[in-house]
Amino acid sequence: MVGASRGAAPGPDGARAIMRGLMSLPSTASPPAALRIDHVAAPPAAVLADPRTLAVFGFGDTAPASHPDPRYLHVALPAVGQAPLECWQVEAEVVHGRDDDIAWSAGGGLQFGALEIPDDGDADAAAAEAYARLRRWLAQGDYPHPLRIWNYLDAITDGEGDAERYRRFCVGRARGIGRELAPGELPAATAIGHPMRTGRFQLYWLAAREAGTPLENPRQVEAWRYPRQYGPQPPGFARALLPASEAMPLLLSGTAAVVGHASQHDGSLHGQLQEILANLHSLIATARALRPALPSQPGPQARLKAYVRDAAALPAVDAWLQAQLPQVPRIVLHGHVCRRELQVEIDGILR
Ligand code: 3EB
Repeated sequence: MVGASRGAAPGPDGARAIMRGLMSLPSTASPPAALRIDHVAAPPAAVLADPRTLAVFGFGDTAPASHPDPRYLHVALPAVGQAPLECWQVEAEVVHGRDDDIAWSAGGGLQFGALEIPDDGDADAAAAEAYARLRRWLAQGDYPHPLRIWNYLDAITDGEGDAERYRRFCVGRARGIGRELAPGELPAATAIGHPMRTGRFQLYWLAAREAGTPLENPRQVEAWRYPRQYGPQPPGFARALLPASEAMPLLLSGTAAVVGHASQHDGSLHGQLQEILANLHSLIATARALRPALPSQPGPQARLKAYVRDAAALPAVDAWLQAQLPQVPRIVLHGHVCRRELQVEIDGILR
């Protein structure tokens, strides 16, 4: 605190702070958070050489399985053809490291973090362990607000009824985070199953100094209010999140063909894709009520990622996205959605 608050004369720094306050100048110390996401066909070293690179994701067999730089994360989900790297960049120099098995980087008001927990089949235990670490990590650092979380786990729909691994994951996630996140604090999220066994639960996130605004979709029941038939613990995520900074994109959660709480178009890939597009449009309209500068449709500045259950359907999803949203850069991955009847899910950003 400046000395002035304790009755002493302010020093030069205190005086400058008071002047800034009086003149209502924005502080130059922390410009508003801004995140760029690009799909880049290059080796990881090329994008990691840029000090503004916050994170780089390589997908499937054609990407390196690891890299010494903690900003590189390999996601084992196979892609259509050779997927580009997904690169996150901020407008500041990034610092990075590994602490307590968490790979992290931070800069420009944002933090990336990733961790992996061995998963020998007990999804509840793996998620509880991972989320307990995340909770401790967020509580002790300068970026306490998770805006966006990705969860990748093996065999997501194995097991029957409440023993299904996704439902056990939801139980462990809630236990690990330690308390019911209030609806106003929920991050946007994706939870997807690996089609091949990896033996690990992978969790990564984007966190910020400032909390954002979680958004819900009027076409869908809030996931945290799903009825008991979907498991003992409703999933804790918001349908999208609007970061505090206007320089940030809208962060869209994994979006499937769910209307109300029910899966739609069982057996129809194209029916599900059409429903996903309707869900995305409805979510975008909700966000635009708060931030009218957002575009009404995904365009060249948007980025989308599709997760497709059946490997044979990847080209069809890729072709559908090309036909419907030709301007939007996309990555199409082979991954299992958390309800067996759901063939496809799409997440991304809008700006
Ligand atoms: C759904 O609408 C589809 O458990 O974190 C999408 C995004 C889904 C995130 C999660 C689950 C999650 O219910 C599933």
